[in-house]
Amino acid sequence: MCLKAGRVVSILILVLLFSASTFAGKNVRSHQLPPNKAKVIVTFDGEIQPNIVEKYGQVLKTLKIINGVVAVVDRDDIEVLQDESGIKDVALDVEVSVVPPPRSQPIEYQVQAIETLEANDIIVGWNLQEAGIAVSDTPPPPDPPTEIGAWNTYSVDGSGVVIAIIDTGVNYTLEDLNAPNYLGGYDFYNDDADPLDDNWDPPNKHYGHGTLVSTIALAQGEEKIKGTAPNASYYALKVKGSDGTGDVSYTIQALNWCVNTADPKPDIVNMSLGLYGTGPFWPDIEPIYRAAIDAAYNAGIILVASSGNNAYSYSTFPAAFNNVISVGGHAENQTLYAKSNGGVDVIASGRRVPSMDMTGDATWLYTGTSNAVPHVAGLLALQLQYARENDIDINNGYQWESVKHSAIDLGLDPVYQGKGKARALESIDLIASNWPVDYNFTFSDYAFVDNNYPVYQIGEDVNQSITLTNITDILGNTVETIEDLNVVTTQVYYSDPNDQNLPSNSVEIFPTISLLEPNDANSITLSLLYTIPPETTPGLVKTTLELEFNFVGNSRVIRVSYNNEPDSLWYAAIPADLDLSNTVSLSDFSIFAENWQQTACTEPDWCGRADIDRSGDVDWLDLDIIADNWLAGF
Ligand SMILES: [Ca+2]
Ligand SMILES: [Ca+2]
Ligand SMILES: [Ca+2]
Ligand SMILES: [Ca+2]
Repeated sequence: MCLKAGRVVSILILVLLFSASTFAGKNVRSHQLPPNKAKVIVTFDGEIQPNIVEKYGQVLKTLKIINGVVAVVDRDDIEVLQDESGIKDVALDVEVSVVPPPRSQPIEYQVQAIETLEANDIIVGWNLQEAGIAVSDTPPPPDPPTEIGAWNTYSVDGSGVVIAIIDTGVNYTLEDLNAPNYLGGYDFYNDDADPLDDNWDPPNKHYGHGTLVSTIALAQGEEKIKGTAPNASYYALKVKGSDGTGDVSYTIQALNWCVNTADPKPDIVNMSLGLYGTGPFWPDIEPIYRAAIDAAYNAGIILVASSGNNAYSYSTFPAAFNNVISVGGHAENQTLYAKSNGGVDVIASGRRVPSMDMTGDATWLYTGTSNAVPHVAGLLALQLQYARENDIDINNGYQWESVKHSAIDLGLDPVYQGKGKARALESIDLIASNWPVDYNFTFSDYAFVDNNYPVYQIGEDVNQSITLTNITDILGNTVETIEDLNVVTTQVYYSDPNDQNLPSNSVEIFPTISLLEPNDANSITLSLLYTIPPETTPGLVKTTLELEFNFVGNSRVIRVSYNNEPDSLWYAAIPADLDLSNTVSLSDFSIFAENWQQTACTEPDWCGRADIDRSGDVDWLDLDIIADNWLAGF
């Protein structure tokens, strides 16, 4: 009887707590609420109006990314709330889990390889060799390492790139995961500023999920193990508790943090988590979750998530959203990891992958698509670093396509392998080769040539053609013709290498595809005609070409900017300034006089530049031009 009384008291306290409508710490978990309460995500048609929701309960969080709030309301009031004017959607929050990764002891060849390492050597797993990143010292049989990976070929390690790990937190105190590469983060599960991983429950296969994932993406290799991008910076965003579960609203909060709070904003988001879009709750929460994903993607972030581990033909969400790369897993022997879900873009090592648990133990191997995702996150970091350091302006759509189009076809079912095995080395090869089109600039009808640069006169026209050649298939993975690339816009900007001659506004030369002239299935020539504005400062000028492509069968627009020197350089000159001294003076007259009455003047010399009107002879008409400009005070 005593026990029973105690229970009644504790239930009473619980009821009192909730009837007071306060939720200490605002970290309420949806499954902990009493049956008459519900945790909901509410979005608004216009501006966020918490007061509408507060009529029915308590607002916990405001989420700018979805123009909404997270709240606890009376379950009976949900339909009334939905009908309030200004309310767009109301969805029940739902709990999502990370899948505990089975772990196994290293198989014999790996034990041998690890044992032959010196005590201070760092593990570079077979998985990094598979991903085209580095030669491994624990290679999978039967092939010995025969190649150099992206780290050495392109001198990249993820420097300057920021990855957000949305997971169970990270043990950022470990030597291979600590500051300065660790930039901080947030614990949305407990609503505090410390995202330390607490997902430790070996009997239930929890070994620190977020720490395992982070290790594969970015472990620094200072003490035990190297990840894919060992010098990338990262945020730990904890959205799951010690048992690996947490509400979808925490993931949306983490995405909101990435877009609206983080400084610097992350470049890449790793989500080794997911849920199936099958329950009765899904139609309500799907558009809200998708809005958060789309907002992050449209903010320029590239998102990567796991396909899931049930051998289904489709991926879990968020991987299944259009704007998230879905990654499945392959095994050591180039077969599919048997439980990997389909509906993927690419696959990466997902079976028996070396990693480090949250206690710092790096002697086990882990299985599941959660482990495949961080290979792609790290690959994207290496790629982005290469682009930035080589002044190549790429966006997240371009990164996505280049990863898919450089993947190696393993000959597996396309539903389960996507485009194949993701490869860092080949994906950077693509970027380095101007993929998806090569190009060359040709100038014509210039005044003369100086130091190999065509010289055009300020106030007159620049004539230029740019031939684009389809190189989408350089790795044999694609068959698009140049028309399929579907150039959406073409823009040209002018600036000199020191940014001194830039016209006051960027100049868009080709706003539509209608001015393109296809040569054949694989090349297009753009003819450019552009008047140099009179206010242009004389000097060397650079043409930058920006192209957007829209791949057929894929609505993703990719944008590439070309500005290779020296073939895009030309010179803007004051008319009649024959010696390019930036004034018209007696020395120009003397060049003119030396060439007086020459005939058969042709490009590029135009009779020592003296045939100023390019008429074929040096005569009084040319003298008029030089005199006019001299008198005009140039
Ligand atoms: Ca360190
Ligand atoms: Ca997707
Ligand atoms: Ca001069
Ligand atoms: Ca002439």
